[in-house]
Amino acid sequence: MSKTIYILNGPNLNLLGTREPEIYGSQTLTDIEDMCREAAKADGYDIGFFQSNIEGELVSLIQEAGQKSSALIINPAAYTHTSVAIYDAIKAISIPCIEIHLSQPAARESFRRRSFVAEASVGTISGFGAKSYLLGLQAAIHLLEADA
Ligand code: CA2
Repeated sequence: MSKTIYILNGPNLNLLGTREPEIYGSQTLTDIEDMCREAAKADGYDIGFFQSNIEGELVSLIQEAGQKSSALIINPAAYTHTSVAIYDAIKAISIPCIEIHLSQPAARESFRRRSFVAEASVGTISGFGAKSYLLGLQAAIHLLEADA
């Protein structure tokens, strides 16, 4: 089994820590990446950490995750609520997917209540700010170790 876990981030998450800290917190995406890398390393895993504002690039990264990693953690950002392409890409890989969000979409605007990605994921972690990433990582490792 590959000891690599992919963590993918969708549109606008490159702006983290610069705007709307009341919703998304004050940590940058690089801070979150460093935190995840350190936590994964403690459990003997490597991280592939990527962000894209482009739907098709995320589809390609999901396909790559299916080839190169054992689990996928994804914060699809706004594509959560719109993207059949991302849903199809996740369904086409045979590794488990965990959906994560910084905020709690269900407590926000009604258009955020629909998640296409949830329908292709083992589970969803949302509302814990940057901690959602660490909880997602724990969930992924738990799944992989339970399977081993
Ligand atoms: O809470 C989350 O993690 C979201 O995936 C964030 C998305 C939103 O569309 C989802 O409904 C929930 C938005 C990401 C925008 O990121 C920004 C970061 C800093 C400043 C502005 C936007």
